[in-house]
Amino acid sequence: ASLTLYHSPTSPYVRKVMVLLHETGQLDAVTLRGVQLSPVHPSTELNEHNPAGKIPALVLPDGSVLHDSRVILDYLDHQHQGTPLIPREGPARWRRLTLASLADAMLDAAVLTRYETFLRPEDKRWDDWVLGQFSKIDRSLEVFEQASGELEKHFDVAAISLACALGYLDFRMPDLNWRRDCPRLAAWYSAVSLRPSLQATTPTP
Ligand code: GSH
Repeated sequence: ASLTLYHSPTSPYVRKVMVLLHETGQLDAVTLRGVQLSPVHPSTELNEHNPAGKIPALVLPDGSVLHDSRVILDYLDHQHQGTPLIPREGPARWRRLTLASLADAMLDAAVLTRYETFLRPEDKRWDDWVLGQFSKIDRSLEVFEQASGELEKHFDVAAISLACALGYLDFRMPDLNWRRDCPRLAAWYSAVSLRPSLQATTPTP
């Protein structure tokens, strides 16, 4: 394989890349390089490729490096012949990218909360800050519940990002019980969860 992907099986951002590789038949193009990291346990090898110290990062054959997940998705979507998973033009492009961005924002809030509640020493935690992150998640879920009809059109960048974000909520915040207030989103998610790309990339503790 000519591309190297810095990878962890539990990273939801890496999962977005893996799902796109599955969906577009490009798994064979990528060699996975496993790393375990957090802001307090960085990987010096990764930092040389991505100064932000985050995964995913994708090393191209010429040695140049792409990050973050959004840029990698865009690049890989230009390397296959099927229907683009990121619409190339028109209103659909901006709408789907904005939905994907909202899914990423919801995921960012969940990951920051995880770091705050799991990594940070207990006496240094800040409850209001965590509550602020949960509010972002709640507002985003509400929008996706309203937009659930739009999601069904195509399993594209918006759907991939949202499925990975919801998968992360189930993985790290099982008590959130987001399905209670989002029945239509829950139905969409349970249907798309059967896709081989999501089945093959489900995180396990
Ligand atoms: N915006 C980035 C993307 O979309 O790729 C976020 C990537 C990210 O936060 N990855 C986490 C990470 O590498 C793993 S889930 N964290 C290490 C750190 O923040 O130092």
